Amino acid sequence: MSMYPTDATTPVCTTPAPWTVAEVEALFTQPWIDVMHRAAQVHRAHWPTDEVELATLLSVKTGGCPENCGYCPQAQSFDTGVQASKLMATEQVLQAARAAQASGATRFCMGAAWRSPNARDLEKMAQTIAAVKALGLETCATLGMLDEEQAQVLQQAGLDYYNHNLDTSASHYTQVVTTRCYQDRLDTLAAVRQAGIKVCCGGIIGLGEEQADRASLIAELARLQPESVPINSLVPVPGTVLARSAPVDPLDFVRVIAICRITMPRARIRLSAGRQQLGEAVQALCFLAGANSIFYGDQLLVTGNPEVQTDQALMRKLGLRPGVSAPAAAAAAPAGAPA
Ligand code: SAM
Ligand code: DTB
Ligand code: SF4
Repeated sequence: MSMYPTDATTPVCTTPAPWTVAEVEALFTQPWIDVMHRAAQVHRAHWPTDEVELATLLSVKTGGCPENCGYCPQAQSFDTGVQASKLMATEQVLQAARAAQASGATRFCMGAAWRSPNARDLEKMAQTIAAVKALGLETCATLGMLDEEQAQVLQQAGLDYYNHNLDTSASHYTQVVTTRCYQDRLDTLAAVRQAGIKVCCGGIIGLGEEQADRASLIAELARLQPESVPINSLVPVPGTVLARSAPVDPLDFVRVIAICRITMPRARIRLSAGRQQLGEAVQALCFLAGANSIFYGDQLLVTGNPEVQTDQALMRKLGLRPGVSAPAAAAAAPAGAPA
């Protein structure tokens, strides 16, 4: 592992050295309390700790997806009771975006159950993204695989972020999805970066993965340096392959959040799917561990999310406020650097 400069004459290295899987794994074996303490320090060094970003999701094209992601209620091969629908008209999306903005959301994320958008749908999405952006919201979309040309169309339309998750480790991925591979995900993420769109990339905890898979996922995420990192706890949906997965230990989930904060000091770490199962106390620990964003609104894509009033009450109780500060500039020896 490369060292950071120790004296004033050495040029300051601002790019943290990448985390190895072994270094991330070590954070899984250290005492929970110590990892929490370190994560809270990293959080404090880079962000206002009372701030939470509010991002609202809308499923703009639901169900009937040809991919077979084992966790997903929208895969057409699973009988989950989700009704497939066509792509929403721009005006319908705008109604939801205005309502989200009125409730206090600052980012609006549009999800479509596609393997990859076709040319006509991409053009429609570009129009919708431009219209949402014109409301003064940050825009995010998650539409499946993109090549660089498609990413450029979205960037030109005003897309701020593209969400495309790695979900788990490369080796466990083959147990979860067979209609595409990990490299497809990495290729889309590279196309998104190349087009100048900010990267939103995270994963799911609870897919039957081992601790080593969690460490490998986090090391890969830290290498990609996404601006936003959504961490989902599996929402088990009857009819999906993974509906009967063992539930995630809540304190293990909190540790994952802490390790994401330590390894990605300048990323927005978002508590994503599964907050209904976490409850207030575990969410509070997640905020202490460095989470600083939530999906906000009564629905995720097709499953439920805590009600807006419930989230507002929790934020009041914890002294959190909505906000969109940029992270502090990297310190000469970043608090998040490997020890
Ligand atoms: N089709 C696009 C794709 O897969 O990239 C975008 C939509 S997809 C629903 C976005 C993400 O939602 C997935 O990558 C996964 O991380 C998350 N997700 C889907 N179903 C979930 C579930 N049941 N529990 C937790 N997260 C889930
Ligand atoms: C992400 O990481 N989680 C969100 C968003 N990105 C698109 C989706 C969660 C979906 C949960 C199950 C559902 O409602 O479909
Ligand atoms: Fe389709 Fe995305 Fe669901 Fe996979 S996660 S089945 S790609 S909507």
